[in-house]
Amino acid sequence: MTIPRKGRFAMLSAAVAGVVVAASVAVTGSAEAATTLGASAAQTGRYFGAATSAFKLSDTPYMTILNREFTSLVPENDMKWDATEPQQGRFTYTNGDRLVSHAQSRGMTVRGHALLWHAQQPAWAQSLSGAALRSAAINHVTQVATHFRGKIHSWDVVNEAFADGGSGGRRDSNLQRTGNDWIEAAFRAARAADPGARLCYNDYNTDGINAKSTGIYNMVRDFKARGVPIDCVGLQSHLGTTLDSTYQQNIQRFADLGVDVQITELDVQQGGNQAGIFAAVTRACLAVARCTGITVWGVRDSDSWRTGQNPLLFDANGNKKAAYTAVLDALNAGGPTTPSSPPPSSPPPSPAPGGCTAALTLNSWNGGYTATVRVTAGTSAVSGWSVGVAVPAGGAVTNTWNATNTGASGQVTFRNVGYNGQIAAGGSTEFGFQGTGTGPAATPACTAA
Ligand code: 9MR
Repeated sequence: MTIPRKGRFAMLSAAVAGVVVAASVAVTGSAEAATTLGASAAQTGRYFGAATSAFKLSDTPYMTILNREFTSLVPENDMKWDATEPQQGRFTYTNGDRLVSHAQSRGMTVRGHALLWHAQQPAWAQSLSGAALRSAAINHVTQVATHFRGKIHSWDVVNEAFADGGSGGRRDSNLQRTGNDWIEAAFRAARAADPGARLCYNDYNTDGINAKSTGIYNMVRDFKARGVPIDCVGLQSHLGTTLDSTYQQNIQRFADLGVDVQITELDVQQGGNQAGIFAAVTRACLAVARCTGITVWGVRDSDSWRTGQNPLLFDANGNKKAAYTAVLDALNAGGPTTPSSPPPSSPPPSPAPGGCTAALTLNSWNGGYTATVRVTAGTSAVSGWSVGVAVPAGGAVTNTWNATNTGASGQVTFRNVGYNGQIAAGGSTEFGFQGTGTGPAATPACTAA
C-alpha cells in the first residue's frame, strides 16, 4: 500500500505549518572553508549523503556531482523488499551491490533503506498475514542484513510504521497486524545479522514535536529501557514551505534518549524560502552533537520523486542552486563536532580454548519464534561443531537453516552442515531455526568436534 503523493503532501504541509525561516546569511569567507557539501560536513564529523539508484551509475553528469559532493549514499529503491526479494526466498542483490561497490570505491558510507515497510512489498508478502508473514519478514531482515553485513553504516530497519494524525499510534498494516512487537523483532534480527550497523527507525511528518514524533519518541524510550537494540532515529524531513519551530528541539529530545539522529530524506518545496529552510535544517543538525549526518533525497531537481516541486540542491542542468550555497555556508559555519561513536557491536562470547561457545538471539511472537545462533570458536580452530538447545515443553522446531537438527522437541542437537563446520580460531558462523511455542531461554551448549 503506497501513500498517494498528493495525499502525502497535503499531510506534510499541514504538519509543518509553523515558523517561516528567515533567509540565511553567508557566514564564511575564510580561506579554509570547504567547497563541497561532503568535505564541509566532514569538518564537523558528519556525513552528507544523497539518495541514488544503480541506474544512475552510467549518467556521467549526474555521477560527477554525486562523486564530488557527497560522502554517503542511500539506495532510493534498490534495497527495498520488492527489489531484494521479488519471490519468497529468492534474493536479488545486484543493484544494491553495485551501489555498495561504488560507495566503497569512493570512500563513501552507505545507508541501507529499508528492511521493513508497509509499502513497496513484493506481491507475495502482501498476500501473507499472521505467523507466515511475521516469519517471512524476519527472514527478510536476517537475509538482507546478513548479505550486506559489514558494509552498511546505518540501516533503516523499520520505515514509516507510525500513523499520521493525532493518535501518536501505529499505522495499520499487514506487518502491524502480526503483533505490536514486530518492530522490536525486526531490530533484534537486524542486530544479530549485522552487529556493526547502526539500526535506525525512520519516518516522515516527524519534523517537529507533534503527536507522531512523540509516539516514536515513546517507542524509542521504551526500547532503550528494555534493551531492544536501536541506535538511531531518521527524520525524513520532506518539507513544504515552512519549517516547524520545534525542529531542533525535536532532534535534541531524541538525542537525549541516547540515540543518534540522522536527517534521512531531506527535500524542500521550492516557491517559499527554500534556501532558508535548507540552511535552518542544516544548522539544527549541527547544533546537536548526536545529529550525525544529513541525506538529501536526490541530487538534481529532475531526479526527485516530487515532480514539479524542484525540492533539491541542484537544478536539472546540475547547477548549484541558492539552496546549495545556503547549506554549504551553514556547514562551513560549523557546529559541535559529533562525538566519535564507534559502530555498535555485541560483545563476542568469551573464547573457550579448544572449544566453542554459542549465543542465541530470539525473535518471538505469540505462538512462535525464530532463533539465530552464533557459534564462535575458541582459541583454536574447530573442524565441526554441535549445539544443544533445550526447547521448552509444548513447542517444537519446524525449520532449520545452516545446520541440521536431531530431534525437534525437548533437547535438540544442531550440527554443522558441510560448508560451515570449519571455523578459524576466534571466528564464528551462524545458523538459525524456527519453532512453535515459546523460544528457548537457556544459553545453548556448544561442543567442538
Ligand atoms: O523516492 C522513492 C520513489 O522513487 C518511489 O517510487 C517511492 C515508492 O513508494 O518511494 C520513494 O521514496 C520514499 C522512501 O522510500 C521512504 N520515505 C518517503 C520517500 C518518498 O516517497
